Amino acid sequence: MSERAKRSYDASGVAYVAAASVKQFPKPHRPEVVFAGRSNVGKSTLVNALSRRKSLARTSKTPGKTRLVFFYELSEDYYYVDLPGYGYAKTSRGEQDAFSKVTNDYFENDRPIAIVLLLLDIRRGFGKLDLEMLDYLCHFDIDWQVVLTKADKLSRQAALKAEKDVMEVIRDYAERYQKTARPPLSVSAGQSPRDLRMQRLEEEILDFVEKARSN
Ligand SMILES: Nc1nc2c(ncn2[C@@H]2O[C@H](COP(=O)(O)OP(=O)(O)OP(=O)(O)O)[C@@H](O)[C@H]2O)c(=O)[nH]1
Ligand SMILES: [Mg+2]
Repeated sequence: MSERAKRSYDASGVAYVAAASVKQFPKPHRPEVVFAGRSNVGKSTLVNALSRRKSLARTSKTPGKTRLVFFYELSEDYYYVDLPGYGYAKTSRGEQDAFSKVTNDYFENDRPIAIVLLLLDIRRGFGKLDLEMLDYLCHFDIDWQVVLTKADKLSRQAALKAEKDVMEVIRDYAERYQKTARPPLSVSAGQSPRDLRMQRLEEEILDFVEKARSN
């Protein structure tokens, strides 16, 4: 029997592939919008918000919920790829588990990545592993956009300060790797999809998909 993962369908009819290993990844035939970040930062929640579905991607209060790579086929034009979070060591082996094997496999298999959304909890900003991820993306010339999640947990003033601090790091990386410094976008999961910030994120995603399709 082939190990290639079969497509499944969620309750609302969206097709998806849940891959435990590289053999189960779908054929790389459309641009991929990737959701990456620490465990519990809100990747699956953002997938649901952007796709206007409450429970397409499974979310949880317990870190480490997403252990597989999920490819959601929300459009014929792209996949949303929900990665397992990093920085959550299920075993006592600690940091060697920080990025799961299937996450490494994803990045090492020359996928047609349109954009990596690097999610950071607005209350924490960049951590060591986020910076490692950023170095990796810059080194391999993969486009990325920082998204600050859980903006509803901070006052407007504190959120602005957090955005400013994060922007300093982004500027530093952009300079070092001669990239465009894109400001972070902050979102809250509870926001309506019509929220302006969510709309901006959506537009930006579509721009990157378009760019990837025309390459
Ligand atoms: N207040 C608030 N809570 C959020 C927001 N986004 C996510 N959460 C909560 O954070 C928790 C983790 O969310 P998930 O979407 O499962 O996080 P994840 O990044 O997919 O986690 P892993 O799959 O473990 O990597 C859940 O309890 C969510 O309800 C947000 O914008 N605001
Ligand atoms: Mg998840």
